[in-house]
Amino acid sequence: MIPVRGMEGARVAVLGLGRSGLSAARSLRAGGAEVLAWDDNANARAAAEAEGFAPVDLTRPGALDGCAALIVSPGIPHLYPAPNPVVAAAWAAGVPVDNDIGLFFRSFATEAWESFDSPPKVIAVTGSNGKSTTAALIHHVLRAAGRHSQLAGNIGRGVLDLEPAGEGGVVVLELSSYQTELARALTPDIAVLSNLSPDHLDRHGGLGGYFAAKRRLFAEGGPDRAIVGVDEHEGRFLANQLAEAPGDDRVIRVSAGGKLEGPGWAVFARKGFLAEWRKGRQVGSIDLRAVPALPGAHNHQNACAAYAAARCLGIGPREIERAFLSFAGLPHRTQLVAEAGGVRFVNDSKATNAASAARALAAFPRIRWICGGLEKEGGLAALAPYLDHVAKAYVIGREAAGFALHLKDVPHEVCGSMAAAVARAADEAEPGEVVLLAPAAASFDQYDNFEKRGEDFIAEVDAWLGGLRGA
Ligand code: UMA
Ligand code: ADP
Repeated sequence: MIPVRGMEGARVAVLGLGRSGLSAARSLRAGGAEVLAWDDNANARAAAEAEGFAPVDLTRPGALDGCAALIVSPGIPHLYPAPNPVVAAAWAAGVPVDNDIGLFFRSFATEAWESFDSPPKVIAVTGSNGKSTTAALIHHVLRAAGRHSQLAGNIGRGVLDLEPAGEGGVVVLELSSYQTELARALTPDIAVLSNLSPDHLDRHGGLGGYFAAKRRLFAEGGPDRAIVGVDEHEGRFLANQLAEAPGDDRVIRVSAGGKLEGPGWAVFARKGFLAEWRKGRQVGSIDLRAVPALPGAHNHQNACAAYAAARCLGIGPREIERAFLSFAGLPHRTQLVAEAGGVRFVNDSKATNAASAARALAAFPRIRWICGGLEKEGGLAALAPYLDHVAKAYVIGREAAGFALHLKDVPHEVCGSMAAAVARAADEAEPGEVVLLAPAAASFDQYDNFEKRGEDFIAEVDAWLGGLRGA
């Protein structure tokens, strides 16, 4: 755990007591602060109480009196679509609003660093899609290269749960727009923006607000190196803003869309090959087609970003290539779960929006596509270029019939449940095809989260294959 610095004796309110809130409360207490902990949910309050945090109702008038800060969990909308009442009270009372990420950056460096030959580094990864894969891949490459690396953030571990870094240690953080928007300190050594596509629009008041939240990672102090995906206008704009000149190699441009020209530092993937260019010539390359856990152009984009981050820390191309080959991938992201009779079963339950599902569709040429669920903003337009990869769609979700209307002339069948969809898709699949779960929708209409949906897919695939063996 990282004790919070600079808050000794201060009274600090913590709103939201989930993974990030509870770890913030613990770290504040360890740093000598008095914690006023609150969660609107009674079970979360009880869990905090069991750890010795007496709940203080922050929704009551005057509850924030004398507080030095209000720490807010990322899942709590603070401004849009409507201000949270406790956060609004903090604004009115002039109490600074922050989050666990801000506390982390102000507390990470310690006196012990004075005796280190190589100070610890923080690599922070944001973007609309590919954050978890990229962050986990960087972490894996660093560890394979013998570096001490820790991974936390949106990937599921509160950042204040990390251990204080030792000599040469690296922390890899996956940061969502919810997290970058509120943090009052945001000073990674290396910052990565993978890509940008519409998501969480209600929470940020539109695409501009969403991009602005992510851009804060590059603005609040400025990283030593900025790794920027330039396959969208926003990335090109950001890279341009950060660079002093075309050859400024504090900015590394990344693309999975084609060759990047120019005198600067660039890493791009083309036709399955990663290439690193610096000062107008190629200095490294990797055949990504041989890397089993990173199929498809979207994963090649992640590979380029991870490669660039590792290169910034002095790791060589061959060492990175070896590490890529031993990467196991993450569950629920183009995860190969079974293969039978020439048919592959791939779980991409994390494809909760059209942009990420489109990438999964692009990765395979002939697909039995299980899709549907709770529709997201932005619609399904992003899928259009890849619908000719779909042999047939099998639609799940409580509103499956409504979702199916978006599929227009794509052959499809309304299945409703995962069990029905897997059985139909597996029955009809031909050798060489992929049965792919890539819902292009959130899971909450039928499941607690995307992990549960992916686990259900795997269980149904197992059941179907078991039935096949039994027959
Ligand atoms: N709560 C209130 N009042 C409200 C709303 C929520 O008190 O109005 C309370 C809830 O009762 C709950 C707590 O706040 O007890 C939940 O806080 P949270 O939703 O921020 O969840 P945490 O468990 O703290 O998890 C958060 C991230 N969650 C979100 O951003 C929604 C986790 O990302 C992250 O892994 C974790 O911190 C550790 O850093 C998850 C996520 O879904 C994976 N992220 C989104 C995404 O990837 O799309 C952004
Ligand atoms: P995030 O953490 O940003 O949600 P993940 O690595 O968990 O990203 O992947 C989320 C979803 O997006 C998965 O369906 C995955 O297959 C897909 N995906 C992964 N990388 C990319 C990318 N670079 N561009 C678009 N989609 C991607």
